[in-house]
Amino acid sequence: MTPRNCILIGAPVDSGKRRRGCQMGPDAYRTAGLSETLKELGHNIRELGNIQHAPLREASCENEMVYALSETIGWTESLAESAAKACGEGFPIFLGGDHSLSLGSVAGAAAYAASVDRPLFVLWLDAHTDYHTPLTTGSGHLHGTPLGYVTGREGFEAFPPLPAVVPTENVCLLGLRSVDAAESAALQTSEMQAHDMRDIDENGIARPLKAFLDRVENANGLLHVSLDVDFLDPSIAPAVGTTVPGGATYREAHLVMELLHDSERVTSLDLVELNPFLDERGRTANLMVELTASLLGRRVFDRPTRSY
Ligand code: 4U7
Ligand code: MN
Ligand code: MN
Ligand code: MN
Repeated sequence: MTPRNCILIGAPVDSGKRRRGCQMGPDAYRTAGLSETLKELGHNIRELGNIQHAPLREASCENEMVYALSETIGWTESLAESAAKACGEGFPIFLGGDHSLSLGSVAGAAAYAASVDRPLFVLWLDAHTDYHTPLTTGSGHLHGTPLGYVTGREGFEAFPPLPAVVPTENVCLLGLRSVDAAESAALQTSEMQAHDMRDIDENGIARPLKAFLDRVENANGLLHVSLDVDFLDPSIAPAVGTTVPGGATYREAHLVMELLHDSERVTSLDLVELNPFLDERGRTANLMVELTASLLGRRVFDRPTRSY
């Protein structure tokens, strides 16, 4: 296995929704041994500690429901900068933090991809589509908007201008099971490949993922993976504010990570929405670390020598 230069970036973003707790996420991943686990696999690890949001500016939005706009803009600025830099130096892993951190991490990854003249693809592992804009969100929670921002939807005028737009045909979503009417309508008119749990139940999770990975390969693309804890079934991952029943199983989730590893295409990763305040004895944090290990080459057994 080729060792990767992993860059761990703590991003205690908690402004994307009203319920607090994701700010403790980076420390929960450290406590669960993320760095040690990746070292044991033979990777090089650089720890950047926790980053901060950029200085806050006054910002406003027509939709008065929108929560913590200035803070989320500040995070978007600092994360986009960190992501673009880290993508040039190694394999950034963003330890969230709620999903609004991806407004910045994906924008930065897209900027880097444009600078090396390669297309960026995005795999969104989530119960939700996160395709709202500040104008369409009903909850006002900006953790439901990162895909809207990075694909260049209207309504993000208060945010930093996007350095490079991610074309919707480069986005694949897996695990959907909570999509509101406005998002569903917007999704239909986009080119995003959206696979809901019904689709996964019928066809398996490997088939749509392999088809997507083939496209990334053929385009010589970079691939950003955004893993929302609520992609997983709440019975195995209770530590998230937005639990939805019927999520990915333990093996489905590991299989996704194993296929991603084998593709050798993943160039940046978000671990988002972990709320350690809601966890049970660290089991969700531990599972997220295990999944990251699978993505970085840990195998169920040593294939060539062991037999059962
Ligand atoms: B997450 C929601 F209405 N769509 O906009 C909203 F269902 O990052 C949920 O995927 C957003 O957890 C969930 O508030 C954002 C809601
Ligand atoms: Mn979600
Ligand atoms: Mn999400
Ligand atoms: Mn959530």
